[in-house]
Amino acid sequence: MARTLITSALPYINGIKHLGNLVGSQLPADLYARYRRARGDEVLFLCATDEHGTPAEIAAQKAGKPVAEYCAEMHDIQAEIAAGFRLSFDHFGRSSSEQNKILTQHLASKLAESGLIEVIEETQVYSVTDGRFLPDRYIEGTCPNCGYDSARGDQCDNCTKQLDPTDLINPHSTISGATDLETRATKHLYLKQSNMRGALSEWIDSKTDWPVLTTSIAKKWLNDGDGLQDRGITRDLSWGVPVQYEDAPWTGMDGKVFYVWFDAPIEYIACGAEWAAKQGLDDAAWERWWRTDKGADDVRYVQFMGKDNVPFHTLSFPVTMLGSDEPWKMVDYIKSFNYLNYDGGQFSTSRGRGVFMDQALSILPSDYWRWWLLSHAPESSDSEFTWENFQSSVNKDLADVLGNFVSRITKFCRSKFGEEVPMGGDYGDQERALIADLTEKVTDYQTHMDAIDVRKGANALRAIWVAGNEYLQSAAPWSTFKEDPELAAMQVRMGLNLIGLYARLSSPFIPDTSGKLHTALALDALDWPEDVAGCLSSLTPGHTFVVPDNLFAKISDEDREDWQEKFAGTRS
Ligand code: B3M
Ligand code: ZN
Repeated sequence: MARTLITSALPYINGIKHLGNLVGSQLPADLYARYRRARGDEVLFLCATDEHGTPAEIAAQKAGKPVAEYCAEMHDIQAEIAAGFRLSFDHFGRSSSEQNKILTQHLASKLAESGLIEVIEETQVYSVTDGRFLPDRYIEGTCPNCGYDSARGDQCDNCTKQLDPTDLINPHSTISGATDLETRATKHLYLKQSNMRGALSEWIDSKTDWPVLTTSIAKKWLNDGDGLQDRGITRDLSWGVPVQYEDAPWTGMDGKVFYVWFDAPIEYIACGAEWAAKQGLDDAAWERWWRTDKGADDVRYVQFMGKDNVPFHTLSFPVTMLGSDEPWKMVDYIKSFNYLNYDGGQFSTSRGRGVFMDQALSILPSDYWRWWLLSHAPESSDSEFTWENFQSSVNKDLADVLGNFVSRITKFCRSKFGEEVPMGGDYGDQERALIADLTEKVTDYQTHMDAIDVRKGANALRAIWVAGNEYLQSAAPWSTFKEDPELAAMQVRMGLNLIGLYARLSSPFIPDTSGKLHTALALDALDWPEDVAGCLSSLTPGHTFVVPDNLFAKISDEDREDWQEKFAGTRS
């Protein structure tokens, strides 16, 4: 049995994510996990909240709660919303877990043994007005690389260059706006990434099948020279994985924690350990996914993330893995995404612009969102959410094509033959042609899903729905019934079988709808239609079903206008 390990970039803890975040990692990862499971793979699908770092501390402060309590609450909220979107994680963990602490400290020791960690005495930005050292993200200024004037101390959002706060031109504190920044002496650990250039470049060069977006970002930072600068991996914070642990190969680092981008990707692995522990399984259960010396060599590992996360997954994290000199399972394929924009601008968490995950679920069921987001995934370029486009996709693809098909055929059958598959004769030429066409279309769909071409997969699925509609349109059992009820019965039998096919094929995209169809048609299982012809004959005369409730409600112009106004930017 093929084994597929899937991770989604870890959503940061400091708030509910918007739809742009969702479509950039968690949702396509779920699509792929569901697809691989449906094809019979053994899948381990992991995600977690990314909980350390300053933004968590500041958000907790704002909420007036101790940071640990804040994170625990936000974790539960994010987990609940993820469940609302039917994200089928095998485990949704926390980077603040004990497992991650142990593994992060272990890997730091290993890196030190490999000579990849250096203790450096350095100066750091201190804000006199704020009375504290300023973490990277709380310093903004002009990017020395591209001139963007709101570059953060750790990374420029405009050109994606990883930065150090001291690189910024005209820096200021984003806490107070203060410009009275000083540099003061302190000690930090540095990861000597540059020592790993050869190994990294060999590893990246071996990934000839990666998407262009991933490879171009990886190579840009690898070859650019300073993408692989040695980087500080410790910070002056109290919330995080302590640097001064028992048997640590350094001293004098009390009060410091590891940089959030050092421990966050390690949580991918620790999350596997959390998953095993939760079920009372031993270490071997997660190690067979994560250690190539313990069975993970036949695992295919796929990561999903937004493009701004690519440098951390192609450079820094691989340095940790390769540099540890331990047999960790390395990623086989990195699927990265461009940005989703919102109605003529950007989604903005700070200005509450756009639709956030909780809000989306409060107005429409998750399948509506899943379908639109996945069928418009920002793969080859940035894409844009507009309410007009959302309305038209939902109304056309889901309501007119799929919903209407199901409703017409089941209601017609009920009125003429009752709620069971009618007898009729054998499939004729038209049905044989349909089966041949659908066999090809299903192969096409699988090809795109295998390649994780999300939009192409959605288009192929839509084409399968459309083909059924066209068949029904031209077979027109409601007309043939008058002259030849036997013929109509056979056509209806095909129609009902098409619903069974759709329930199976659509499950990765719209799992709730698939489930409803599964129940309405009383299918034995939602197994994948490896044999389309067989699947289309599997519901036989006499099999009973019930007419499902209307699957999709159309979005009215009025709703669309209300929502457009409501989400223009009000959330504080
Ligand atoms: N938490 C995403 C972000 O905040 C970040 C991903 C971590 S993946 C290990 O941009
Ligand atoms: Zn820049």
